[in-house]
Amino acid sequence: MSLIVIKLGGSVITHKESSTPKPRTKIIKSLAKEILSISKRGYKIILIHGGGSYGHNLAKKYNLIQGLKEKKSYEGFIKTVQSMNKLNSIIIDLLEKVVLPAVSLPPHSFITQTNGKLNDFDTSVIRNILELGIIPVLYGDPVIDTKIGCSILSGDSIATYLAKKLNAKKVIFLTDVDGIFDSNPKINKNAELIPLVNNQNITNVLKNLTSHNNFDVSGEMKGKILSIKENLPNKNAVIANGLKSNILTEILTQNTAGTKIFLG
Ligand code: IP8
Repeated sequence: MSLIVIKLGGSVITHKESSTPKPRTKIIKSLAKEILSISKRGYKIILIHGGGSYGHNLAKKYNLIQGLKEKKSYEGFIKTVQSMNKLNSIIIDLLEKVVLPAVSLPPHSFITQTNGKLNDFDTSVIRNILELGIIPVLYGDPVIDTKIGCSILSGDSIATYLAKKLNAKKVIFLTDVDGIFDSNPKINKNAELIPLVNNQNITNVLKNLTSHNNFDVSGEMKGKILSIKENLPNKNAVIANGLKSNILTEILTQNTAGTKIFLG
């Protein structure tokens, strides 16, 4: 059975730019229904979600990108872990409402990094859960870092790592824009969508990508592409707009939405 890894971006499932944590409940509900319908088509699914306004503001406030540098950082680590737990509970509850069997696997409890880089981790529990027909749900989280105490593990890194290790058929990143553009679509209304990123245009695409906002500590689009480049040669990845209805079905049936990334 084909495995699909889906990353729900923080900008899709929360109001990312809100100064206080705020979920997009309606969107999460409709994505839960869509995930149910694609799982009924016979796909196995791993679900990963980002931090949005539950993760990035706190991680930034406590400068967690620099690790456990001072006493306050410990408080920041714990507060961010708790906040991400809350967002994850909201998502698991809404999946349960549409009767999708899903279990949460909090990354801080079993994944570590070294200097902000993901260490290999045991995926046997994830495989077992998939075999039972249950969806494992992971998320971007502050995790123990063997060099700097703690660091932010992005959901993007988990997605590409698991897609590689478990040989996923496709990796789908849902964001709040239609895909990768030649300039920032939130500023430039003439920005054009790039339908395909491949070995020929990747250098140019990366050059044009600037940071879209101040809230994200994990590198946004550039981080996604670099993570795909590192982990997923010869794999199909798509970046598309999770705020559009039926987007997952469109990606899996017509393959026309968003930006496809294929780096051979
Ligand atoms: O939103 C980061 O995960 P991402 C999570 O997937 C935190 O980059 C805690 C900032």
